Amino acid sequence: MLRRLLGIVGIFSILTLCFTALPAAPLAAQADAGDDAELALLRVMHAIPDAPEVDIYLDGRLILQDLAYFSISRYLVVPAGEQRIQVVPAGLGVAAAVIDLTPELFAGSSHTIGAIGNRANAEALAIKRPIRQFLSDNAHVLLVHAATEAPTFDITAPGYDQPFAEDLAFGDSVELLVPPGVYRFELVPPGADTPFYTAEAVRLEGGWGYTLVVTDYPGQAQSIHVQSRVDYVPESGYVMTTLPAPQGGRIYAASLAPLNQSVNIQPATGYATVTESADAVTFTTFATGVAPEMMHVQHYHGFTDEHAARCPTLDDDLNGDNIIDFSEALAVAGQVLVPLHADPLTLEHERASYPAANSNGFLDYQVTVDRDELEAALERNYDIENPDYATGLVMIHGVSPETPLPDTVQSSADMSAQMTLPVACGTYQRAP
Ligand SMILES: [Cu+2]
Repeated sequence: MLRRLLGIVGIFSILTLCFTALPAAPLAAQADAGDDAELALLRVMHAIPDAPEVDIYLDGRLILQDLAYFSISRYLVVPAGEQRIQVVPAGLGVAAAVIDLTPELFAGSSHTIGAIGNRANAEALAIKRPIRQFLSDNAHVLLVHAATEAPTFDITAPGYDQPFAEDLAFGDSVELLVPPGVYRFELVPPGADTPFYTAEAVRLEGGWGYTLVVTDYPGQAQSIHVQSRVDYVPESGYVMTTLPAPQGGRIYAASLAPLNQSVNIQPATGYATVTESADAVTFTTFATGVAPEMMHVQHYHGFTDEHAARCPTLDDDLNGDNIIDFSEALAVAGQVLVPLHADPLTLEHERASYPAANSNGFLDYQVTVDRDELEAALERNYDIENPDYATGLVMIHGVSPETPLPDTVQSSADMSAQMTLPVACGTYQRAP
């Protein structure tokens, strides 16, 4: 065991030294996220074929278990800033960490952090991309060269005159927009005609996001392989997973699906969580495709009795204007219980401190409140004892103030119909 561990310490100390950011080539000029964003997306890739399964810790907390070669985790929502990431041979506990990095995770960005190469010569890869809606009729492909056995290549496909990308060396990554279709990608040495590798057919859908990684394929007739993963699906957004619950706590997660797509700029999708620990409750929301550069009203909704809230559908459009307005939504989602702004303990709906989306249409929010105070407020105002978040949901509201809406669209109190129009909704489920 000692020998095995020393071997890992060997590679991973190299990995620590080589840790550098290799930004993917930008698709076009993209505004930097930022503004008030506080959250980032993180996923981890294990692409060292001769290294063991690993566990990943974030700031001392186990976030991913038994990551084997070859795997890419789903995305996790994590706080932005410098975050300590430790890699441990599976099951040994954080004290046995063999890699200890403190990369900066940027607010409003998604980060892919991977280990590539082999035990004798490992390298780290860090790919940063803005969090945004994957708009376009094309497929969004992140292509990574992580195969020690493969030379520098161009990537082509039969029937295409121009390569999709050229001169990709080991450790390089590039973002591509590819028309939807079925592809058998070919890897060709630059300037040559004959591919040295032809991948299995892969179907790429328009508006979806994929990561394709050229990896080693040990023990097989072909020494390399092109691995593909779906990162992003138009109706549900980024492919996400939830951080484990804190010790003794509970976590509820909701995937947000678009509402009122016909009047919003883009379909809005996202992910939201409620984390309950012994003395605190943390709410997070994360959405893309919401109207940029404006504040979005958002709430935890539910009923004051046992009955469970659900997200509205067009069947709940009672006045037949083809729009699910605020009051139609409340009929099935329940009333506003907790406003998700800067001071939720007030339980007051009308505040100027709801989160604003950045210029990419990305919204994030995180707030932690005292659990006893929140429960006391819910009991005082709504007679709710022991709130069960699994019976409630999260809803994000707001389209651009210029959006034309018919007079039949109902709003709340003094807010405009544009401001309260529901754009995304998800019911909370208790995460395992
Ligand atoms: Cu609401």
